Amino acid sequence: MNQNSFRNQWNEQGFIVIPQLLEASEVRKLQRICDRIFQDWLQESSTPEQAANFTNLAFLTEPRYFIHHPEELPVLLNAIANPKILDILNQIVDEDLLFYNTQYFFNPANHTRAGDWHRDQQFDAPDEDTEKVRMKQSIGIHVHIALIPDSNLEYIPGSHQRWDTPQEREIRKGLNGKKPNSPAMPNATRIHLNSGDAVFFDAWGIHRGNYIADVPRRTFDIIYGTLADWCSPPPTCFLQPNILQELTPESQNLFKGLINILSALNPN
Ligand SMILES: O=C(O)CCC(=O)C(=O)O
Repeated sequence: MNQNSFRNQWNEQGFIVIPQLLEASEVRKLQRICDRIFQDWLQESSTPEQAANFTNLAFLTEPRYFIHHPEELPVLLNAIANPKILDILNQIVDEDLLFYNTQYFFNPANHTRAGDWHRDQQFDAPDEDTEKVRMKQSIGIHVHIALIPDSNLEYIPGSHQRWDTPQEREIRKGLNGKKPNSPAMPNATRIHLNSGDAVFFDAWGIHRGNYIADVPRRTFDIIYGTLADWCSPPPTCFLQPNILQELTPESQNLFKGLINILSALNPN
């Protein structure tokens, strides 16, 4: 697909599916690392049974997960700076993006439910005007990479470019007896990924996940964006000295921007 078609599709829909972003061997390598971190995360939880019913874990690049597996952090960071991903990001937006965070989506142990419809910029926003300002002034992009087939993400095409319709707003905000996880959201589009496929989606558009206990899910999510003070704090692995040394040139370039910002914020 050429640059214009990616850009057009992004502008019109707010999401792009990339079949076979990763080869089978890359998928296996990434899943081995993510599953190992998932198990460590469950074990460190004070309530592992509840944790196993969450929908995802975040901050997979935190240094504590690599104390006994130091060789895996560069592999994960290089996967986040995969040149194919960075090339597509460059094609769809003009701004330089930073790496923000990672998530790993898994099927809950036994609590099946539909997720709530949301725009990511609504979290902790005091009011809708703040949501709108965030939507205008910053960029947030998720890249979901399915490590096994995944049909759990739903997106409202075009909602990243505009505010809610009255019907969408009622559902998203749970107004007038509507539930935020209602199946009646108009124009909901389900995204189907095979192992190794990826979907890039605008975090400011309306979307939700579905969390089904009986259907295995293993999807690695990387979040890229412009600097915003209301987003989660940056991964602390970048506070370690010499973190860049073992990375590819593409990774060094991507993470240098973040490290410069962190150094300015933490001069000591
Ligand atoms: O894929 C999913 O389960 C939903 C992802 C999502 O809502 C998010 O990361 O904001």
